[in-house]
Amino acid sequence: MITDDRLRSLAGFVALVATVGVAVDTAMAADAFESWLGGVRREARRKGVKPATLNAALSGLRPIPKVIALSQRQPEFTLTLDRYLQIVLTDERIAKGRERYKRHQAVLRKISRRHGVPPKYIVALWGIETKYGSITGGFPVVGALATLAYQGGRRRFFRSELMNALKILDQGHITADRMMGSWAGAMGQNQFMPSSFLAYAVDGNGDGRRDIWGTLPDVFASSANYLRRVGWRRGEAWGREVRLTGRFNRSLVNSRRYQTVSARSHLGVRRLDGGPLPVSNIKGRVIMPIRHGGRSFLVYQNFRVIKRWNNSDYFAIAVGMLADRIAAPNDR
Ligand SMILES: [Ca+2]
Repeated sequence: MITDDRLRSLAGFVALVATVGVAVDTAMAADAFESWLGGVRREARRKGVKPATLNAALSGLRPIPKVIALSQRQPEFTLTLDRYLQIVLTDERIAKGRERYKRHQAVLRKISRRHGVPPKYIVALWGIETKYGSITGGFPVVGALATLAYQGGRRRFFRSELMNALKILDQGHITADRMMGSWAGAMGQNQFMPSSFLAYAVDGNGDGRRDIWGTLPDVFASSANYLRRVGWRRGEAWGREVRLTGRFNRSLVNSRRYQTVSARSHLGVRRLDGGPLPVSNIKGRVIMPIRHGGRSFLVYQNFRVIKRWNNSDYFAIAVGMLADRIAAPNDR
């Protein structure tokens, strides 16, 4: 028969074994991560990153459990277009966009002239990505990328982004403690991945650093440069919501070809208020995104450019519509 005392000591023993077991597991996991990090360090050194940069960025680094949890989250049920636009195009986001557009007019105009991208799109991207810099993600980028490069489904991709992040630190644009971003490593006020940063970020205020975390001219110039470099067509808009009449050839919906809007192929495409489209040489195509709720859009080639930023019809429509709510459609 087991006495209460013996039961207690047995329970204590079991608990002790469990605790030691967890501690051993944790220590082993820490060792495994540490030795993996040694490989990262060697690779970065071969790529020319300075030891001081690596010490500052990698010392004491540990995987971030919350990053693992977020990366394993199931994709959400696909929203309808209406619901998505309700969530994204709030009155608050529109009002703040107008206010920011006015407040930063001078610098936006300067950057817009240089890159040929209208200010309202620069502000709209900023508003949709991070609510004008207010929600940039609270994760240290190096820690988040190291976590995803160490364990997870896309290790090669995240390891290469981790190398890019270390290069950015090495170039002195930002310090490791200020290099914050989303759980997946999208950085700063316009949520550039490190590879996009290296390819497209520019110094907007001329201080020699590309700071998309805290320097607005750098944020704006980097977004504008990105759009220009992936093919923004100066002087053209993104598109517009339209109404299709019975004369429109429905087989052209979601066709990949852009055709001159005033051509016969666009017969039956009307403005949302039913009026005729303005006569123009611009090329477009009619799309109805998934779960469109009957809404259709005539999109121009800059729509495709916005999708190079984020390959989603919903996203590109939201950016275009927010831009048009921030400033008149003829501001381009
Ligand atoms: Ca700068």
